Amino acid sequence: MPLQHSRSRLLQQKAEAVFPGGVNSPVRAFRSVGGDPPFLTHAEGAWLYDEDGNRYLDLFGSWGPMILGHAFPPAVEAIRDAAGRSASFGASTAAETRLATLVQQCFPSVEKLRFVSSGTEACMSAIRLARGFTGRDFIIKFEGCYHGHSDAMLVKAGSGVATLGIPGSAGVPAETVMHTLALPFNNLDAVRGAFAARPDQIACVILEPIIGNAGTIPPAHGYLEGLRKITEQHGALLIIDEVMTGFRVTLGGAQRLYNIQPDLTTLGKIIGGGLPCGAFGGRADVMNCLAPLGPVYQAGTLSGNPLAMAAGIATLEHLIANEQTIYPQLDRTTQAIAQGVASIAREKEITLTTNQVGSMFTWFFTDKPVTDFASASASDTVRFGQFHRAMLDAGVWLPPSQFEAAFVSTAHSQQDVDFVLEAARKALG
Ligand code: KE4
Repeated sequence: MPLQHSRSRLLQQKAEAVFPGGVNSPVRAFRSVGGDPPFLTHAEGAWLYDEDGNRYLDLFGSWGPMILGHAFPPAVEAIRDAAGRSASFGASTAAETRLATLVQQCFPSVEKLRFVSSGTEACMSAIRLARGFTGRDFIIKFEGCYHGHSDAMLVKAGSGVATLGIPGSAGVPAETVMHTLALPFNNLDAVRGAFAARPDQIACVILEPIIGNAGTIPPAHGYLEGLRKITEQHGALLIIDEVMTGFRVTLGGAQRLYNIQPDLTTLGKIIGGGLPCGAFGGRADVMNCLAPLGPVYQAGTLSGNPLAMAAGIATLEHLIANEQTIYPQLDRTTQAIAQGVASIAREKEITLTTNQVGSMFTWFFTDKPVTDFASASASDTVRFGQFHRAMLDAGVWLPPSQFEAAFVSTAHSQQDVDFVLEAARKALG
């Protein structure tokens, strides 16, 4: 029985009068899954509440940040306290150094870092820094990976770019992306070939170590080690984009899970506990090329914002103090959801490929392995849209795109797992 959305529909009409598509970020528009997006009033723990009084179990977690659930009390308290002392100074505070120290505790490869206000800024700045440090112009990214919406990154990107089926973006001059090489993921020969064709011209390789923006796609065995070796051989920097995987798949992200030492790391989402925050960091000799020490310019009015620092500190302190229980619990809960639904599908002779790493996962409607963007795109995305709508009507909010990852939080209980399985029994017909 479809839920009643009359107030959300009215609000959607008003929103479309002021925002393109009625949204402030394209994937929120539900274009690839259909239906009007419900407008939310509040959320608590694992549950979302909309304007029409409906509630949903949250399996997209604000696209990743809400690993401790919504309205996590220590974060709420920290934000309230910081807000009373002014929302922004545009000057240095001890809180920035405190959060940076917590980040370094989780990511030992980050010898120095700088806070920004989004993952896009983190990746854009890291690319500029890699080019400035090496004096080279070409960069390598991978099809289906999304590193935010800076011009040079909008080549065969994932997330909303893939969701909307647009090859890149209008408004990006060819000259801007002529130095961006987009290669297939999980294919080391393609990377070797690119370096052979452009010796001493490639500044860096940037990748999602576990793709989340084509749906969840883990690296093949030895792939990350291979990238590390090739980049070292050719004097290029390895940038691991952990905006999504950082503090998610382990407290130290994918680089800890796969034991890879990048030259630079980009972070976002969880680092700010749901407030606007990103960071990029790594080798001190590279980071010291940044102004005011070096010639690479990067800046931001709200970088290191006191409220974002407060929320990030509360979040990371809790994750660090409870690491030994949190991550095994997240893995167990996610496994129960991801594999539980897959087995219900099998009972109904529906084949799902389920890719899961830690508390991020994706169901693909295909009977083939999904190992790169091409195989993800070959899955039945129309069927995914039908599944998404049916799950929403059953009270489970999945990310509204096949090319996104679902996320589980510490607030998801065994009862919530049972709720998802019951919803899937209905949604899969
Ligand atoms: P933001 O600028 O959206 O904070 O971060 C960009 C970014 C960079 N790197 C990775 C691996 C990312 O996943 C993202 C942002 N992710 C998308 C969804 N997968 C954000 C959601 C949206 O665009 O509305």
